[in-house]
Amino acid sequence: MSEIKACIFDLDGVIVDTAIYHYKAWKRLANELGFDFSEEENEKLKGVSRIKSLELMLSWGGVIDKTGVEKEQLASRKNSWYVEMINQMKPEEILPGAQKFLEELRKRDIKTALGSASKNAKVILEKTGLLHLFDVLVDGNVVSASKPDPEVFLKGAELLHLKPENCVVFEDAVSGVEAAKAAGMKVVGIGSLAVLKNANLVIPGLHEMSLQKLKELQ
Ligand code: B16
Ligand code: MG
Repeated sequence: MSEIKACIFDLDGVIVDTAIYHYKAWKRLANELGFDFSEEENEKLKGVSRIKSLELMLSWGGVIDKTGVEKEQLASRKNSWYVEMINQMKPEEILPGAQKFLEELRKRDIKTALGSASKNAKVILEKTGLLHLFDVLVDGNVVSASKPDPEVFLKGAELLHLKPENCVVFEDAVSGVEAAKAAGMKVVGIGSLAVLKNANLVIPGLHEMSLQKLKELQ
């Protein structure tokens, strides 16, 4: 039994849902390149880094002739449209229960960290008014390996000066659940049990989370 001293949260799909903005920006890029991009395809990009997402999107569109430099340009074009949209985000877009649970943790002196693949994580937390509720931010700017590599969560524990076994991860993506397990942490899956079956506990959203449930994970 290890005492839980910190919670590490994935951002997209756990705290906020920016999938619609990613979808609009990727679709605009795909359309410019002459093909379409579906919501089903967008689903497959959840938790996937920006450049890897671009490569997948190009392969689905049958575009195979882009150089590394061109790919960087395309990814940054998509990102500029995405950033325009997330700059308009408001606190109303915080997913149900997320803010309340973060506040409860801090009242109990349980540390909080963000563990996200996004390079835009800080802007999103600023615009939604949540930045002050995180002790540590680990995002796409500071990690190089994508989930299911455990780097993002191990870095979070390291910055909090805690051991992995004292941390619980909240994740909505299968690759994120695998990353947390590989880090030696407990993991709460956000979504459906059928998909996130390797998590220690699965809930539909943070509105179903409580300090009691957290304690039961110890
Ligand atoms: P950016 P998460 C992920 O966030 C998103 O789910 C994924 O769709 C996106 O491609 C990735 O961040 C990179 O985002 O382009 O903003 O750097 O779920 O890891 O919080
Ligand atoms: Mg996610």
